[in-house]
Amino acid sequence: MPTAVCLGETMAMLTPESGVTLDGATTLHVGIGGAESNVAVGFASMGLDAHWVSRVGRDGFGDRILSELASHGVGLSGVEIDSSRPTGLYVKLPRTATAPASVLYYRRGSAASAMTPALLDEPHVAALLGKASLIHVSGITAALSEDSLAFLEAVLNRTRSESRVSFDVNWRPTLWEGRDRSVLRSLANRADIVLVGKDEAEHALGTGDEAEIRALLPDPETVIVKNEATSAIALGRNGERCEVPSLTVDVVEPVGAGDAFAAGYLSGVILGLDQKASLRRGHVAAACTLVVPGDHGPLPAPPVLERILACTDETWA
Ligand code: KDG
Repeated sequence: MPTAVCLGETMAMLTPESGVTLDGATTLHVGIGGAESNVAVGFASMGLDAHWVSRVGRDGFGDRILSELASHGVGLSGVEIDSSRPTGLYVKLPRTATAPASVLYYRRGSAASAMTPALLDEPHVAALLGKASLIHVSGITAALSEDSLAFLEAVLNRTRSESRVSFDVNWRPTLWEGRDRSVLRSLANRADIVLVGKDEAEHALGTGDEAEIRALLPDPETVIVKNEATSAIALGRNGERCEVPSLTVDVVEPVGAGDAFAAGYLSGVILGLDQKASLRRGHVAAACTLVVPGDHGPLPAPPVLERILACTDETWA
């Protein structure tokens, strides 16, 4: 079973009741949220040996994150527990009649923002990275702190020749206010596989045009450009292009769908599938998450999944 290791911050997620603003809320639902651990959960659900490497505080929120990820079958031997810094928090504010959905972060100085390159030398982490077929990181880590940027650079530098590295740009506008976003382009160019939404690329790279994106990212073996509701396109280094339409579903909540897509697509790549089959897996995983309120939607049973993936181009989407 191939090993996949995802590195990045996961926070406790607090959400008021639907339609209630924070000032009027009397109860908050507690969950967890983290792009890279979402991908790890997706990998585990697809039968891979999935691990998450990070840091959490020695507090109830950190415990909650660990127990929830463990319940999804994600390996946690590479997680450090910090007694002096808290687990990061984020508040997910649902759309109301007068305001769009938004998030508030309480993650400055969090345990995960203190990830440094030294974490990669911890024996459990080094062992995981040493056996990984795929190492997955995202642009969120670059914006957390100078330490975590150095950590991300160290991941991208050390692993290039040893395992495939995937980098999801994961543009988070709030995190980049007052920061130099051009670092995202140089980080992405050090990965083997880059995933980016057209809308994210406009902010992070200055263009949403697929040819221009590929020209700005010449080094990765594959760049996946996601055109949210319509399709995903795999652009190879030598001009190869494969576009697969998205599945049409009634969206309940979009959060986590990008991570589910990444898990589906990347699991296909690790298993040696071609671009079309891998993109289809990404779309199925994303669709399963779009139709549920949380960050993870259960995949169809394996025989059903196989039948969906085996559709002809005419019957797909
Ligand atoms: O992709 C889902 C994530 O956005 C969410 O779980 C929180 O990782 C998160 C972030 O930093 O925004």
